[in-house]
Amino acid sequence: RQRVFSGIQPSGNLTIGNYLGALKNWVAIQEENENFFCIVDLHALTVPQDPKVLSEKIREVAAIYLAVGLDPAHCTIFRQSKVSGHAELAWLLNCVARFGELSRMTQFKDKTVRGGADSASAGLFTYPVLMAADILLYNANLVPVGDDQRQHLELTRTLARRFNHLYGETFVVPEGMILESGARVMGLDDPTVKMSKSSKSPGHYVAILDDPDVIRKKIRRAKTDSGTEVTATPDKPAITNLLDIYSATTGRSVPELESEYAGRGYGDLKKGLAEAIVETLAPIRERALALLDDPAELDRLLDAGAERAGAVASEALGTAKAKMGLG
Ligand code: AQP
Repeated sequence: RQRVFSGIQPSGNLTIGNYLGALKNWVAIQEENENFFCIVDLHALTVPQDPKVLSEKIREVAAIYLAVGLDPAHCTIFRQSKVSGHAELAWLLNCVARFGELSRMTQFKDKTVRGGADSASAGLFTYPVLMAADILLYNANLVPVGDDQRQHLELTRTLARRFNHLYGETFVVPEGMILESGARVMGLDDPTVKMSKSSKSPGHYVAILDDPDVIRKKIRRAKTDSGTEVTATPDKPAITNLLDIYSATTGRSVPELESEYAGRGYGDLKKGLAEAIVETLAPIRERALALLDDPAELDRLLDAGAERAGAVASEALGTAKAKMGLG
């Protein structure tokens, strides 16, 4: 049995990228492991959030966790901000991490491309250190994430090793678990960028809670490439992305889908893909909306999760502090 940790930021509408790259995988492995699935609300503060919207999104993420099939009997589901050890260990690790290595994180560079790094929050810069704290606080061995988190995970491993070297064996050095299929879903309007829930363009993503007709419309309008053949080739990044999403959603291989749509054109591909997505997401949406009708019950579940997580976290934090001379 492995100790698993992962999380999602309540920083917008969760997308099919979050589902295929992360959530689907969490559900698949939950029974054989001990799992901590966190709603990483402190991470969401690294970019501006409307407080009212943020508090709604936190419950929405909790409802989606349950609606996709995470079972509280196997998983501790909780909010990061309710377990103070995350912020505390992040500070300790901030004093172990180096300015240079954080400067090399590509997500920080990507997220500051437009506004510039000078006006970004310091929290955005140290985001990967908070992520390392999340994982190390539970001594997790396994971290199921999408491909975009590969570099942050590597930094987590570096910080764990460095801490152990400086202060003596303390943290488990975690392994990433990145799926072959669905690990990198690209934007529907631009297949050169990762699909992100914080995108301002509504045609960029399919949200897990999108209505079926909205899903059909978004897929119909998705960008395509020149030509007509349905093939996953480097000169067809948009069609490749649609085929990848189709494959990850249905479990059918890309070559199988290519031969099914051979000679049929992009329109047919989009129709088939839209129905496959609707079939997957519609029942999740229904369950999530039903859960959101009872916010008090969701809050109870999150509080119980925070209590369980807090007990594990305070032990690891105490050990780390003592090793650093703060016992
Ligand atoms: N496009 C994607 N394809 C595959 N996996 C993805 N993930 C995110 N986008 C894709 C995976 O979802 C998990 C949660 O991510 P997060 O919310 O913590 O942050 P993120 O990776 O920055 O996700 P977003 O959607 O792009 O959020 P914003 O726009 O708020 O920054 C991770 O496991 C991630 O790999």
